[in-house]
Amino acid sequence: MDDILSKIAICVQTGKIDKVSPYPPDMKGQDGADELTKQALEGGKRPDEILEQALIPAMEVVGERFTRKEIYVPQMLMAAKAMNSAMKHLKPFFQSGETKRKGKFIIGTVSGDLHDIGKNLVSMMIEGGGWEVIDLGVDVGTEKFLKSVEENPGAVVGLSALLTTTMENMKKTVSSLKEKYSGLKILVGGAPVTQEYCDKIGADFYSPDPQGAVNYLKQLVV
Ligand code: B1M
Repeated sequence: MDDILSKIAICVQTGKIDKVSPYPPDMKGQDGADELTKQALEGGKRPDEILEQALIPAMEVVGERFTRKEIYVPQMLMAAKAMNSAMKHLKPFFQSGETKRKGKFIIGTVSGDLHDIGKNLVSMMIEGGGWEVIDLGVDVGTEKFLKSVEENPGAVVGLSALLTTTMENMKKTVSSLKEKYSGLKILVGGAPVTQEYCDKIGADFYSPDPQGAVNYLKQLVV
């Protein structure tokens, strides 16, 4: 991997947010994910290169280490903070879509689930694809989704779930939304979600990544 990309990946893996961050102690005073991402962009790296070759693989490493019990929740949280400090520099690039909005997209991480990095990425890319995004945040219960659909007729809904336990809540939300709004289009995603699960719970579309979500919305308006 390119030197600066591997440095960014190391910062995310170790939870090194920025230069002033005292964590981890052995990297004190060094540039963090924040400064290095800015430098990478200034040096001509493309935002999608930084995302796909440094940030996402780094988070995968974090997840594997967590599974092997080599790190725990606090370290995972620091890694997420480092990733967010890098993403703030990428955001303007992903959001610079057309100004005329193609429609509204309501998105949220389902009830009981606090993971938002993937959801935020999907939001950014969809916004960049020309949609107005209504981001309901994390731990979003069915009532909140229902209220937002009521307030935004014609909107498409996206649900994200990162835990096998909260996938069950995704199912409940899809079922309530479809019961009240049968024509509503619902898109689902998140690491444990599959096409099979999407079909099983009666959602309209599954995408494993943000680009698939953007493409799905694109074909809805043509
Ligand atoms: Co958590 N966590 N976590 N965690 N965490 C996972 C998901 C886990 C796989 C780690 C592991 O064990 N290896 C595991 C889940 C196991 C399972 O259920 N199968 C896990 C666990 C167990 C937990 C806790 C229960 C830990 C504990 O407390 N004991 C706890 C749960 C808290 C809760 O939600 N109630 C917890 C907490 C946390 C933190 C808060 C510390 C932090 C989240 C911080 C945050 O999001 N702000 C965290 C993190 C960082 C992770 C890992 C390491 C990284 C997740 C991530 O951001 N990935 C994760 C392991 C892993 O995924 N490798 C893990 C990067 C992101 C870009 O990918 O979110 O998959 P992802 O999104 C992708 C696609 O899935 C897709 O597009 C994105 C870009 O490609 N996508 C969509 C996502 N949503 C979409 C929606 C769409 C379409 C595509 O349409 C609507």
